[in-house]
Amino acid sequence: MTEPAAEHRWQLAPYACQRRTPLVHSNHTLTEALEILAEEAGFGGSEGRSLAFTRAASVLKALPCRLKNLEQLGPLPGLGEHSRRVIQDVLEDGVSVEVERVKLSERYQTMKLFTRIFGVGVRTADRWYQEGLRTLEDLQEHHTKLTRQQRAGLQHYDDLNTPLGRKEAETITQDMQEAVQRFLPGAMVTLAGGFRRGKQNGHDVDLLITHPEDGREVGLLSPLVSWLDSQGVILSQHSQKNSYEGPEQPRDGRVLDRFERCFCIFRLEAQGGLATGRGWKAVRVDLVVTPISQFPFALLGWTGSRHFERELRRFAGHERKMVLNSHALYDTKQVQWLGGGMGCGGGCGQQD
Ligand code: 8DG
Ligand code: MN
Ligand code: MN
Repeated sequence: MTEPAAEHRWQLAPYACQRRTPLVHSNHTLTEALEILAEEAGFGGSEGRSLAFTRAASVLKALPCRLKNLEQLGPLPGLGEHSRRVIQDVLEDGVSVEVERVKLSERYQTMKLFTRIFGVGVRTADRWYQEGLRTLEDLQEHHTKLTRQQRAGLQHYDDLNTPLGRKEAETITQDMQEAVQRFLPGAMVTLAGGFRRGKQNGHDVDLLITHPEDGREVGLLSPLVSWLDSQGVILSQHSQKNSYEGPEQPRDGRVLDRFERCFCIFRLEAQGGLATGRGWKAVRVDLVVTPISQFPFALLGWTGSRHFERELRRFAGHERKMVLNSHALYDTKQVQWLGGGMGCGGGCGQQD
């Protein structure tokens, strides 16, 4: 097959948030390989390397058709030497020896097993690995100290690692829409996260709660969660108060956002034959309460993907001298506060 002429090289915008990135694309074998290396680098605490592989995967997701050779890519930003080598290997041999080695390694498999426990991050998983722990049974046998969240995560491990369908997510959204009315008539529940990007499956249900009148949402979460608990809906929950104090906060890069939220595990009753065989299953639900004035930014921030959000914020900072977070957009040049107000929609073509 003839190689494409230089002028037929794909021209891609440098930031992921400027590119159309469909969920279903033509280069899954390549992106899966790169994302395993990104994950592995993250497990080792190498955030920079992890990001490099994620960026490379993101570039391939935006290509209009299947990549046949590296020349088609040209000197794209965000495609480093190592990623190019992996792509080359997969294109030539169907697999990358490096990726296959990672997948089979005890370290990668154990880190994956542990970080899939709700409430367990890379650092905890790494510590357990260093202590010689390898299986979920090991955690129990060694009486490993667990937080309340981690205990619940371990208890419901299989359910929480079974992908959740769109139908289930929509049922929960609808149920929550009805539940919030008991405490705040007119409140609105919006399904965000991967499902809002059009995914058919997800690992949790991300729900934003707001009310058309600014400030009415204050104090809603606590009685709502108590009521859900009294109804037997909540198997575990971890709430955080709103700590947003206004315009200067976005400069604080330590946390994603400061909304009042509740990371929950719900008990979802089976409708029409779920595979658990016991009439219910455990489901992860994130509840986030936002004032309507910040809702557009919260919705944009909680829709993801994580890489899209990261790129959008990088674009805002580097290209526009603005600070974007899930609360507002702040113009550092004009020392001007651009919101939260209702003037900003999230209507871009980004899905993954
Ligand atoms: P999935 O659940 O279908 O697997 O994918 P997802 O919906 O894209 O991932 P997610 O982990 O549920 O995160 C959804 C978005 O929420 C993500 O882009 C980042 C955003 N987000 C915040 N704050 C926080 C936070 O405190 N924790 C988490 N996990 N996500 C947050 O804006
Ligand atoms: Mn999600
Ligand atoms: Mn989530």
